[in-house]
Order: sequence, then structure tokens, then C-alpha cells
Amino acid sequence: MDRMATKIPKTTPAPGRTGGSDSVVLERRPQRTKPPQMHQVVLLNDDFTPMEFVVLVIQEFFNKDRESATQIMLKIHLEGKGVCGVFPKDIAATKVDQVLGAARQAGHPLQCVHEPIE
Ligand code: TYC
Repeated sequence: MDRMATKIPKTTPAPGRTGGSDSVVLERRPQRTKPPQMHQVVLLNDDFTPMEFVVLVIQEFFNKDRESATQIMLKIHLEGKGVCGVFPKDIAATKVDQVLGAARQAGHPLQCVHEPIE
């Protein structure tokens, strides 16, 4: 018989309560979930894709206004590559698919990749 009326059941303190006083102590718990690894979507320069097409792609798939899309396109044109946006991995992969799909459909060799940051 382990549940005799005279026995006082052992209890563990409720989460957030420690010690025998009436005071409540909120304990800091280590964070158990990591934020998702972020990936940058990078467009690569080539000699054939029209500048206007690249600007439209950046506006359409990366939600940039015409001014910033043009700046990003020119950076890619001059430096060889440029970051169009930063997303969780699965979203970045979808962006790459969308860009490559639009480029191939239009007959342009535009290249787009995603890579982890940090
Ligand atoms: N270099 C291309 C041209 O002169 C323009 C271009 C820019 C192409 C960016 C691809 O990712 C690119 N028509």
C-alpha cells in the first residue's frame, strides 16, 4: 500500500515556481528552436539576357520597385553577380525555380542560385 492516508504525496514544484516561499520566480529557459538557416538568392551576369528582362524579373519575384531593381541589375552587370533577396531555404529554392522558369520560357540563359548566409 503506497497511498496511505497518512502519507504526504511528494510533489515537484510547478514550472516557474521554486522554493518554499510564496514568491514566484520566472526561470529563463534555454531556447530550444533555432531560427531557420537563411539563404540568399543570387543572380549571375551573362552576355545575352536583356537588362530590361532582368529588371522585370527582380521586380516581379523579389518585390523591388523599378529603381532598386535597376540598381541590382546594374550591380550584377558590372560585378558579375548580385543578391536579390534573403529567405528561408525552401522559399529561396522556389524563387530560383521561378526565375529560371521565366528565363527559359523567354529563351534567356539567365542563371540564378541560392546559398546559405553566415
Ligand atoms: N549583361 C547583360 C547585358 O549586357 C545584362 C544582365 C544583367 C544579364 C544581369 C544578366 O543577371 C544579369 N545584356
